[in-house]
Amino acid sequence: MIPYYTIKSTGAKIPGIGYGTFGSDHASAAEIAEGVKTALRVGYRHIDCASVYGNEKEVGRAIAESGIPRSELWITSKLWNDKHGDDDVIPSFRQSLSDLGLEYLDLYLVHWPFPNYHPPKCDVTSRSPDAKPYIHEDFMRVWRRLESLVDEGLVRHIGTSNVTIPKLKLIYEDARIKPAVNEMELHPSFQQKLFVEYVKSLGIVPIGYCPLGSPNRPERDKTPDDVVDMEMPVIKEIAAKRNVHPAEICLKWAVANGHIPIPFSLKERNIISNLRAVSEDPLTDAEYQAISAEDRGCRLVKGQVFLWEGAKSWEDLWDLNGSITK
Ligand code: SBI
Repeated sequence: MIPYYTIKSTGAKIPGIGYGTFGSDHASAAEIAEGVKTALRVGYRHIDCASVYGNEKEVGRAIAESGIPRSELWITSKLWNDKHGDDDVIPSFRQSLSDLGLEYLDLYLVHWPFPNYHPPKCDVTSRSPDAKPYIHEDFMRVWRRLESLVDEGLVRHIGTSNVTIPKLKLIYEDARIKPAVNEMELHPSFQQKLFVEYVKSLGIVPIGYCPLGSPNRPERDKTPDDVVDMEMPVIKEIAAKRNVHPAEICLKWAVANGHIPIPFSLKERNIISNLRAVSEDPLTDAEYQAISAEDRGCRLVKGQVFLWEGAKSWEDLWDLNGSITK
């Protein structure tokens, strides 16, 4: 019943919903591991991990204890920003692989397209003197190492995350092994339509983070103008008509939009209803169109903490004028 997408280059099937494991400041590694156990027990087969989430050991134990055959699982991890150095990429990957207790990953992503480090819980106004804008040559050095992991059979697919159309264009042109997926922020109030179309036109599968509008995202990522997706009238009306929670409508919209949502929840009830939402009772075309017409261009994860000295605003991270900030 869960939708699956086929990866163009390998024919592999990726489950059309993933369980997100970023607990932010709110959930401990042990709690996330419980969430993973519940998710696997109720039918999820795709877990979205990252070294920076600080819980891969616990998540790995939960995966092992599930007893589910490895071939039925899709496990993603990501390289964090402070591990882009020539001698850091492979060891960091190996650490994730060993923490997760696996022999290969289905997908390894470059979490952000620059090496910009920030201390945990730092203020949004802080700027690291070492932070840089995107430098394509540097990114490709990282990418070459990811390609070598595919060559060695340690990773089945590689992908991008938090890039933009101009960045992806350059990466796609120069990659020997093309990105199989692109992870990006996607929810009803932030639809990135042109970008999603571009990603799909390259045969890349879009994965959408913050699919429910991420009400528990870190405080530093909140601003007063942010739209709350689950309170958008169009979402509430469709939810009321169908007698379901607005979260389910956000997830059904993701399915209708052709991208993979990776919702996070710790409550069994919500973990199950999120899975059901993508597995049954799809939106009608009219409902999908009604939501698609309500894009608010509201980016939630602005990434201010990754800005370099001299950058004007967080918008510089996202190439809003259509070209790359040099
Ligand atoms: C972190 F653990 C630290 C910073 C940070 O910034 C942006 C949002 C993010 C991320 O990159 N992926 C997430 O799930 N959250 C994050 C995570």
